[in-house]
Amino acid sequence: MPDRTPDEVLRQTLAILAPGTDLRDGLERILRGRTGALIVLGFDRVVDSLSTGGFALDVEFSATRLRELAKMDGAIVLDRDVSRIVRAAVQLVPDSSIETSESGTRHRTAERVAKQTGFPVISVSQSMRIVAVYTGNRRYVLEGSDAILGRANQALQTLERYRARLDEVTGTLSALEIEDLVTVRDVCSVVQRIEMVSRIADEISGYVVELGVDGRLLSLQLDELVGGVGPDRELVVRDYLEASRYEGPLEAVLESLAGLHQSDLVDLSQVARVLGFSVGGDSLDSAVSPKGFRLLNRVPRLPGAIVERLVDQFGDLQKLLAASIDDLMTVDGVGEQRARAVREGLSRLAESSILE
Ligand code: 3AT
Ligand code: 3AT
Ligand code: MN
Repeated sequence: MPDRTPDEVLRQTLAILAPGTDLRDGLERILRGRTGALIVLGFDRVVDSLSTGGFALDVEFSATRLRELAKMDGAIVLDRDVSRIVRAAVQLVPDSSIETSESGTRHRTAERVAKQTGFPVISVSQSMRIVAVYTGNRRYVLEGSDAILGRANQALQTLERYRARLDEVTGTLSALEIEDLVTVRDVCSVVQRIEMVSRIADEISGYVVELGVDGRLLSLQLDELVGGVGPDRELVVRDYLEASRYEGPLEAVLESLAGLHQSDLVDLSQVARVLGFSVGGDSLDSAVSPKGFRLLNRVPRLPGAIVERLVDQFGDLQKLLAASIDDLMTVDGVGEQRARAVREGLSRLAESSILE
């Protein structure tokens, strides 16, 4: 399975196995029945070549069938989208030179088959009563929803604090932008806080995937707490990229930000460095001016294409704030009504973000 990072592969596999799915139901039945299982999630020539014995089935997948077949020795092979049971009671003979850190023939086989075929492999341990998933080089032990929810709720509390702090620094940035008093430090604080919120939100979406039907409430809470953060990340960066000495595509900056190590993210000068600002001395206190993308996006009912043209024509936020209705109407696609909307929208933003 190319083009997907190990994280993505694991996450997709956890979605297939999440509470509420037939596969999870089948695994729970196997656990309750106190038998074990070895299940390959995919069938191709490689899997075929590792299989001996057993029998071909090719029947529709169901949780009860999985549980019955697991009573026999050997492995069960499903197709990739878990819609059919392809084989049962198969003995798998993977390449024995593939490293495995497991003990026990079932778990050693699971790890090797996952590495050799690229398909996820599930082992249900009869002796330890746990379900483990092997994807590539990873082993992930499934947990009950209660345990996951406990961690998810802790993360949610952290997210709530981070979000409150983000809203604070964002409000400050808006006020400073209106007054043209922004420093590199203010920009970096917002970018830093957006990144922190995104990271914890990403962790929580992992829990949402893993929880399946048990994660519905969590998913709603998450959506509410991260609303609007995604677009802001790009808008802030675009507002200041020209002011910094960064040369290169926007995507590359966003990627470097996402790649910043946790210990560097807390350091504003590291964030400044990624954004292309010069660092050292008191450079964090140097003045910068925004293009105006972020504030224009807060003007209601203003299409993205018009925002682009406005910034293009006026050059920066201060000039936009100084523009008259007539000035604004010189922009392609801006009639009198829209010009008024922009004027009023910006004035309202200016009034509501007066510095304390
Ligand atoms: P029983 O009649 O149930 O004892 P079986 O042929 O059904 O034998 P199982 O598949 O139930 O065998 O395996 C039972 C145990 O035998 C599991 C494992 O600890 C051991 N075993 C099976 N194959 C191997 C092997 N290739 N190498 C080491 N141990 C093996
Ligand atoms: P438990 O934690 O005891 O479930 P284990 O790793 O100790 O797993 P065992 O050697 O006890 O594994 O074997 C248990 C069963 O696992 C026996 C057989 O049904 C299945 N199994 C083990 N190796 C293979 C294999 N190579 N192919 C298919 N099934 C296997
Ligand atoms: Mn055993």
